Amino acid sequence: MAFLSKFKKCYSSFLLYSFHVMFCLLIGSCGGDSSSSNSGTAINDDAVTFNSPWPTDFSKIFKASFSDGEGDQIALPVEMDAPPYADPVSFPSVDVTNISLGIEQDFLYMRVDYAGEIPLEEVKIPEKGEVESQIVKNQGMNISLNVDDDENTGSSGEGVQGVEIFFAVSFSFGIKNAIYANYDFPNGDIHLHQQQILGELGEGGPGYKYAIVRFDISKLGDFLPRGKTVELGSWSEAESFNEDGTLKYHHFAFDGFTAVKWDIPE
Ligand SMILES: [Ca+2]
Ligand SMILES: [Ca+2]
Repeated sequence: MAFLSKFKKCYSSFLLYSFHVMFCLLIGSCGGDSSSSNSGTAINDDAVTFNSPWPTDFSKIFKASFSDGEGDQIALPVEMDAPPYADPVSFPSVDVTNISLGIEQDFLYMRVDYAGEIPLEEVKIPEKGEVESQIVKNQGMNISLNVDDDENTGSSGEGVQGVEIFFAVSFSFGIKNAIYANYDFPNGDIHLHQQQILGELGEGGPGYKYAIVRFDISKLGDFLPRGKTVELGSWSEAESFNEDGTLKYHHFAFDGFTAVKWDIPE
């Protein structure tokens, strides 16, 4: 019950948060004070390419691993822009099964495993029973961290309060990959991040059931305190559209995550 109460409490902020994540995808840029440039060679990614070579053995890096159930998508309430269906439509690429994290030198490495392949192009959902015809165009997930043990500082996310920073992995199918972190929310509003960095997609992504990304964390300071144990929340979602391009369900598909403690490596 406590969880339910907490979950309900953060509906409003969560809605704003999620909207922001997807809004970033739609407009193709997340604003902020990023000093990074878009040097990716792929399809207009909101991501960067760092000069440092990628590790050859990720098993030495991913020292933290957090599993999530498979086939555990949930139906959010209609007031959260979710479909009014009795059961959620299965969309396996939004169903996170594991999150792995590790730090090596200046980089935070993050691997996300999904129950299904991330689509290479838009996914047409045919009309069937109560499910209406629609097109799924993008999906996004994040990890959100309360790094100062204070739920009253920062902003809020699903199942985690007091978020100072979130790291996001989002895909607009066939159009754009967005790897970024937004942080510093002095007004408690997740929209009003004061700072942002872009990350790099190393492996996986569209066409695969996983993605490995990294972020240069060397300038994050107290927003990612090395050696500290912090609370980590996460969720994953996909958005659907009508044939005419208008938004149908912001939360067409949704997979939540129970917050955990993460010991950030030194
Ligand atoms: Ca899951
Ligand atoms: Ca906080």
